[in-house]
Amino acid sequence: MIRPWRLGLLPWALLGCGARTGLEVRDAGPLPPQCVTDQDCDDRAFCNGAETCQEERCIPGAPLVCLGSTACSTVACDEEARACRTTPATEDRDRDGFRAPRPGTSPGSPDRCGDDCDDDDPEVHPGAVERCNGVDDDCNGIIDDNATLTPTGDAVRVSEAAVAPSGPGGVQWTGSRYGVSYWGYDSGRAHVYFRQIDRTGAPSAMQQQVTTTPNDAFGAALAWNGRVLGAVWQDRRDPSGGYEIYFNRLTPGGRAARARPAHLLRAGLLHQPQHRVDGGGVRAGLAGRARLRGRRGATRCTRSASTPRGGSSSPIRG
Ligand SMILES: [Ca+2]
Ligand SMILES: [Ca+2]
Ligand SMILES: [Ca+2]
Ligand SMILES: [Ca+2]
Repeated sequence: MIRPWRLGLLPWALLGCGARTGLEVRDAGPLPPQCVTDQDCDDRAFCNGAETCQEERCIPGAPLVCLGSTACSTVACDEEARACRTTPATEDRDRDGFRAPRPGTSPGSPDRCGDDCDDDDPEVHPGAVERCNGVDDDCNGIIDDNATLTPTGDAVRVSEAAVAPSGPGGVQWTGSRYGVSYWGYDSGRAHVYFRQIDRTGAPSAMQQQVTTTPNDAFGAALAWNGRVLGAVWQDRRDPSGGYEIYFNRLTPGGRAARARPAHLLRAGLLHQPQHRVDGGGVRAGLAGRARLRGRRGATRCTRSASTPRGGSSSPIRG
C-alpha cells in the first residue's frame, strides 16, 4: 500500500523517470466536433422537431405542437403521417357513419361523442327507419315509435318440467333480454329459479337455481340497475325462525354475486303465500317480434293514428 504522503511525490518520480527514458506526457488535444452539418444531428424522428448543428454541437429541435384536442377527439403528432392527426374518442365499429357514445354516456347526453345506440348493428343508427322489431332502430330512445304491440299466439313456458308446482317471482328487462325469476318445487323443496328470455319472448338459456338452502324458498322480486339485478325473496334457512327476507345481486344471466350467505333483511316473517300457483308451471306471455308467430307469443305491430285514443291504425313494416 502506498502511504498518502508518498502520493505527492509520484509526479516528480514520473518526471524523473521520463527524463531518464525520453518519454513525453502528451496533451489529449481538443475533442472532435459532434457535428458539422444539421444532417449529422438528425435522429430521423419527425415529432420531436428538427435537430440542428450549432458550434459543432447538436441542438434538439422543437417538438411539433398539435392543438385542437376536445373531449371527443385527441389531436397529436403522428410519426408515420409526419403531421398532426385527429383521433376520435369513440369508434364506428359497424361503419354505418355514426360513432358509439363514450362509455358511461348514452346517445343524446352531453359529451357522448357519438349517437349510435348499437354500434354493432349497421341498420341501427340515428335516422334509420324505425321498424316493429323490439329495437330502437333510429336511436331516439323509443323502441318501435308509435307502434302498438298486440300479443298473439300462445304464452311461453318458462319453468322447466321438473319444477312444479311453481309461481312467478319477477321480471326485468336487462337491456338485451328479460330476466325472469320464479319459484317452484323440485324433489319436495321449493327453490327460487331464474331464466333469461330473449326479446322475441323465447327462453334463451337454461334455468338457473338461485337459492341453494336446504329449506323452502319463494320469490324473487327483481330490480335492474343497468349492470346487475337485485333479487329479494323469502326462505326459512334459519331453523329457529320462520321465513326471512334475503337479498342478493344477480348477473344478467342469473348467477348469484355471493354464493352464500345472501343478505338477511328481515327475520321472523311468517310465510304468506302471495304467489299464484300454476300446477303445470309458470307461464308468461311476453312481447315478441312481428316475424315470430304461432307458439312464441308473436306480436302484430300497428302504427297509431294521431288521435290519442280510439283512432284508426294501420300496419307498419315489421
Ligand atoms: Ca356505428
Ligand atoms: Ca349502428
Ligand atoms: Ca326509435
Ligand atoms: Ca324498432
